[in-house]
Amino acid sequence: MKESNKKNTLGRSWQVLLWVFLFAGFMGITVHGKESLEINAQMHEQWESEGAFWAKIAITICNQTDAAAKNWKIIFSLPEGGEIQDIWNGQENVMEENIIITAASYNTTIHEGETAEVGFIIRTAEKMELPQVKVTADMEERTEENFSKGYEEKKVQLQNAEKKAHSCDYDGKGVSVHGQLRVEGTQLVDEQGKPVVLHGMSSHGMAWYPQFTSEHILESIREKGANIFRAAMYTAEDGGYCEGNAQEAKQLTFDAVDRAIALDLYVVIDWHILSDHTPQLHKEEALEFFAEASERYAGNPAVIYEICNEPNGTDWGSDIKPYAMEVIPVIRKNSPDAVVLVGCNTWSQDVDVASMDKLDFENVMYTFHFYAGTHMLDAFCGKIETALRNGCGIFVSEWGTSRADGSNGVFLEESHRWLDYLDEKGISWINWSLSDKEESSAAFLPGTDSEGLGEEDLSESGRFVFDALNCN
Ligand code: DCB
Repeated sequence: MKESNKKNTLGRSWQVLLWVFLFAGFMGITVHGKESLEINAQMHEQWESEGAFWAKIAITICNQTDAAAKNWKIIFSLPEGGEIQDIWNGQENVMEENIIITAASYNTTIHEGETAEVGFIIRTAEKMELPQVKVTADMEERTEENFSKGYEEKKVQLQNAEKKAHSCDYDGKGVSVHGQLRVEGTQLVDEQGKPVVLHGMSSHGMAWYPQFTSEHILESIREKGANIFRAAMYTAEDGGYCEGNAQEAKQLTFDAVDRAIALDLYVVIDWHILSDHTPQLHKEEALEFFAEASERYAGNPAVIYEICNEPNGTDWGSDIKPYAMEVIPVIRKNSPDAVVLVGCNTWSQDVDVASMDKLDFENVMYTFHFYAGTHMLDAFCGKIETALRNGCGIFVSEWGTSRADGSNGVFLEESHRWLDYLDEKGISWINWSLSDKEESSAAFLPGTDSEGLGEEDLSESGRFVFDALNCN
């Protein structure tokens, strides 16, 4: 394609096809001159158990072209009897002897300069030969018109980032002022019965980024106006509580909770299920953990319990609700007044579904999570409204400025819309995350010194969110 041609073309689309040997690092094809679509396939782990061979694989598609890659597919075959056991950020389809991985609902398009990562676990009877992987995508070049629209969007986002969030009922005051919280109707209220809205930050995985929950960091967010902190303790990922790391994960979490309490912050203890899909999978561990946590913090008004972060691919009525009905009494036995947050299906988006079959407990709120680059307010606020109408209090215990995978973007204009909406409804929120991971949702730039934090260490997301923490 000649340069001159490219400029005059109004929206072309074409298909690309890439081949790569799995585990063979990355390769790419050139789409326009120096820019390319690259795929990187890696095997992170391989092990033998239950008489079979297992491998954890991640495939990244990195779009360095100036066209959007849509409807991407990763195609390969497995030896007889081989199957995918678990998959994230994508969906598995089996077609004869081929396995075709297509996008999850939130990453069907890989925009210019963005990446999509899909991961899965393969189980085979014999030690696996390296399969060859084929990737196809429909490339859609922006029209001149589209292109300038994209540019405008970016400009608007930056302007909004500098604009201060509007004032709301939020007062940023901590536990010593508001005391023991409870839920009245659908509203969180304080000890005096006054509506209260909490704003704050979530840790990233406690086992991975504990340094960003230091006293210094927690003090910095409080100075910015935060009155709540969330300690996210993963359960099923590497380093997770249920992955042989219970003692360390718990200790890191309790230490951070103690630091938050000492700083007069409310604090959420989050049982961060994700790749374990259903809270039923590790229910026994959860019961044990919450018995211990609620005993340790018995009667402490600062502590809020979040019993399942983001169930996905499961069911409210048959899985999540019965789990909550077992865990809540365990917490209440030690800490009868504690507010409990309950996640719902589809990464804590289906609050509408949960609200039609509510839990029969006082002081429970249902969590709604969103990522501004994936979940548009207009498309999702209906779920919140249904839940509120059905009498369920909503708590946004996690949201990000990025897409749902924690990276790409940021989407500050949509974030702004969301925060305005939550303020209007008096809904509390906690942003993901306090880390310097190389992903756009992280509040700090990679390499930030957690003890010597300065304004220059804030990422674009960090600047936007820290500004919004205090909306007076
Ligand atoms: C949630 C999870 C949270 C996850 C963020 C961003 O997942 F609660 O654990 O955090 O949202 O994706 C990410 C980190 C990454 C890390 C990854 C796995 O930012 O650094 O590598 O966890 O540990 C969501 C939320 C929404 C949706 C999907 C996911 N959604 N998800 O709507 O489809 O699949 O992780």
